[in-house]
Formats: sequence, structure tokens, C-alpha cells
Amino acid sequence: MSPLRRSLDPRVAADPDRLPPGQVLTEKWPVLHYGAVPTYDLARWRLRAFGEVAAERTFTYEELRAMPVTAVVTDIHCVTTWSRFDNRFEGVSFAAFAALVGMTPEAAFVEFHCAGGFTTSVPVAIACDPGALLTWRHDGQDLRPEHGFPLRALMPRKYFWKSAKWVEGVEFLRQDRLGFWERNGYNNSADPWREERYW
Ligand SMILES: Nc1nc2c(c(=O)[nH]1)N[C@H]1C(S)=C(S)[C@@H](COP(=O)(O)O)O[C@H]1N2
Ligand SMILES: [Mo]
Repeated sequence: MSPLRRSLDPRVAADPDRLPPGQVLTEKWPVLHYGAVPTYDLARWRLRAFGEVAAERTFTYEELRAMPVTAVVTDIHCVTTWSRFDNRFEGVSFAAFAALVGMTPEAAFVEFHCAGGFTTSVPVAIACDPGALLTWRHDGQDLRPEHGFPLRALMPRKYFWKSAKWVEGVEFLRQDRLGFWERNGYNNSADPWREERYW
């Protein structure tokens, strides 16, 4: 879309710096992922925290939903060029989660392990940014299964593929490990403001 068309959206016209380069605003929330949407029995669902932590921990769905809730309003930027403004996510602050499980000083990266073997990773500084969550709610409703229910990561400073859906494990790493999309051509840094889309 041309810069002229983009500037016609009043929100972008009012604040042109809000839309990263090469992105187009959308109202819808597209669904994008590799593989099938998993189905869960919430009574048997578990979240495992492991790696560079004081002690490995496993949480039930009940324990997850009892965690202190943080709300974040943020813009989504997908590498396929759509952006969606003002998404209100609720969940547990990732920094609070890392503190709860006793992330060690040696931890430098966080890898999300998801249903079906999908993984992605970010540096600890990105995961512990105040806007980063483990989230289960969007715009006042529980996430729909296709958007990652019961649990997804929200990493607002990165392209949306770093916001892993169907998170079942959080591994704290000393050294980074390339994730699914990152092994298949996506840029591991994924900063939308620098247009770090592909290798
Ligand atoms: N588990 C899992 N999470 C994933 C993906 C995936 O394939 N599997 N794709 C990523 C990509 S490429 C994008 S753009 C977003 C899309 O999230 P949405 O479907 O909620 O818009 O999910 C990300 N999280
Ligand atoms: Mo994506």
C-alpha cells in the first residue's frame, strides 16, 4: 500500500510514527500459524518452567489463573505486514513470572515450547520488558483457541511470531536456540521498527 493510502487512516495520520515501516493497518485479527489448533483438557493442562531457574516448577491451569493479573494495551505488528492497534491483553507479567520461578542470573534467553513442537525465543531483556506477558485474555474475553488459548506469550517489542501461542513450557537458557520460524527464514531479532523480517 502506498504511503498516501496509509496516511488516510486517521489514526496513522494523527501519529505517523506509530506504524512501523512497511506495515498496513487492519481492524480484523488474522489467524496465522503452522499446523493445527490443539485441543486441551484444562484439568490436565500444565505449564512447565525449567532450565536456568532455582527449581523446575509445573503449574496447573487453576494456578495460572490465580496469578496476579497485569493488563497491557499494545499494537500488534505481524511480519506479513498487517498491524492492529490498541489490543488489550491481560495475563501475568513475564518479569513477575520469571521472579516467581527464580530465574538465575545466568539466564540470557527465554525459549517458549508450544503444542506440536513449535518454539521461539527472545532475550531475557525483551521477555522481562514491562509490556511482556504470558496472556490468556484479549479485549475483555478469553483468547479464542486459534489465538493461543489457554496461554500465549505477548512480546510487544517484536514481530508477532515471537508471541508464541499454546505455550506449555518456558525454558530459561544461557545461550539462544533458534526457533521454528527462525530456522525457516525469519530474522531472529524481529524488531518491527528496524524491519528485521527475514534473513
Ligand atoms: N505455537 C505457535 N505460535 C505461533 C505461531 C505458530 O505457528 N505456532 N505463529 C506465529 C506467527 S507467524 C504469528 S503472525 C502469530 C499470529 O497470531 P494470531 O494468529 O493470534 O494472529 O502467532 C505466532 N505464534
Ligand atoms: Mo507471522
